[in-house]
Amino acid sequence: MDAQGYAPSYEVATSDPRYDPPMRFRLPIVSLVVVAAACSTGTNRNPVDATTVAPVGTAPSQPEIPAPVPLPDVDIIYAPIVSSQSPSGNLAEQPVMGGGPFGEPVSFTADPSSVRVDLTVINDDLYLAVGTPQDASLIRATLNGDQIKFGESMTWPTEGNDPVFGLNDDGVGLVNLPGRTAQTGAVRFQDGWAWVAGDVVAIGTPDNYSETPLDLLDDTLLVSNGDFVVALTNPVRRLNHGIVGDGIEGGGFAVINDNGTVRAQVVLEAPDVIEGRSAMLGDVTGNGETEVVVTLSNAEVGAWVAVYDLDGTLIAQSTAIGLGNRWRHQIAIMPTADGPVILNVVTPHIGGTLEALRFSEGRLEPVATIGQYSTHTINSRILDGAYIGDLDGDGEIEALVPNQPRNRLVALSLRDGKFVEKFILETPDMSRSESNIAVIDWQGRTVVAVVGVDGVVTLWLTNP
Ligand SMILES: [Ca+2]
Ligand SMILES: [Ca+2]
Repeated sequence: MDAQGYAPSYEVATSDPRYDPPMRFRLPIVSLVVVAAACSTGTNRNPVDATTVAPVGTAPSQPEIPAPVPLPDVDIIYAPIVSSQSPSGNLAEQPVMGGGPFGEPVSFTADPSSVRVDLTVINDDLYLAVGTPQDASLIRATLNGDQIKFGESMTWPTEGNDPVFGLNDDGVGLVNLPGRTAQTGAVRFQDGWAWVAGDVVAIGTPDNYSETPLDLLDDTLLVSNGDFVVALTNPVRRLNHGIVGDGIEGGGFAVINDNGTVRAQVVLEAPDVIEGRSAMLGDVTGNGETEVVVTLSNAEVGAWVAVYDLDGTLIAQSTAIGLGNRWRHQIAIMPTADGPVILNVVTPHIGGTLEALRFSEGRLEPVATIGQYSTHTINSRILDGAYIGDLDGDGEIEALVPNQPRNRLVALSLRDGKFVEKFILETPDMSRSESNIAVIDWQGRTVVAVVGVDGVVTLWLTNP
């Protein structure tokens, strides 16, 4: 098989200090799959239908890229790499840098049960992990001028976990972190990762990690600002709402230091709960210090947004919706010319109002609202259904959010206290997507990707 352009010589981008020096450690063979230079086509249980690929401005291409294959039985040197994952719903790990306006979308068909898509870029190649509740397919794409070529896919079990990308001398693959609990999040953290393994938060690399025992929420998504990890803890059933995957909510959260010690632990008093799967970390007050943002809720007044400092002291809250069974979806802490705001969508299943909250004298006050947007599907565990960043490279940050029917992504900026609609990304055939929104920078262009309820993966790229 043609291995052209596919030699396992993935020199890590040295311009990125996060890659220098690379982490070196060993993984048990069962724990990973890499995209290698071997010739096997692997087990394409859910292959991409390459005939449906419609490259920008060209006839459909034939796949020329080998499928990823299982790694042969050898020890591997492996390093964490940046992906489009943003479990806090905040700015992605690797902010996008630019490009002009977006071109026409490109689509291909994946498994119809796909629910999410995650992206990473190694050298000049884009890797897409398209995940179902059981597994993920890894697809490599190349860009030549305006033409995107997709390779065949390689599928392997993930138990519904968001993919964690890693890199070794043979290429890129998905890493299976030891003991990682299904339905939990893992984040890249310093030279390794932080992940949930049963009743501990593990921090480090697969062969060398600290373990912090905590009473963890079963499906918590960890968040990190690079210095700390925050996990939701103290699972409770006292809120009978169940709109983020199950009826078990967090009764508190813990702030964990990089050495695994617990810096702060907050336990809420009944009847309050944290209604979500993660906290968000960011500077809400504008003083340069990181705060912890969570969505609190109870059956009487519904949801509100609360801000704590890293020592667990409550420093600000919004008003509550005022009615039980009314949720709000925290999506980002967004920098603006007038200081940071917390973006959240009030009742995303009932209308859906995008709201910006600003910290002011111990309160979170609404400064702008606009309807109607739907960043979450009821009962779904997918909470990264929005993206914040300078998507089109014009120097202004946009919030990219689905419209209410979820067949368009709308980019909004916040100017002079008002949300302004800037541009729209429309899915082909106006098909509905309930997935996350994945965004990454690829060869100086911004890539936005979603997967529809029909399994069609759609990518938009900015023009060069
Ligand atoms: Ca602050
Ligand atoms: Ca912009």
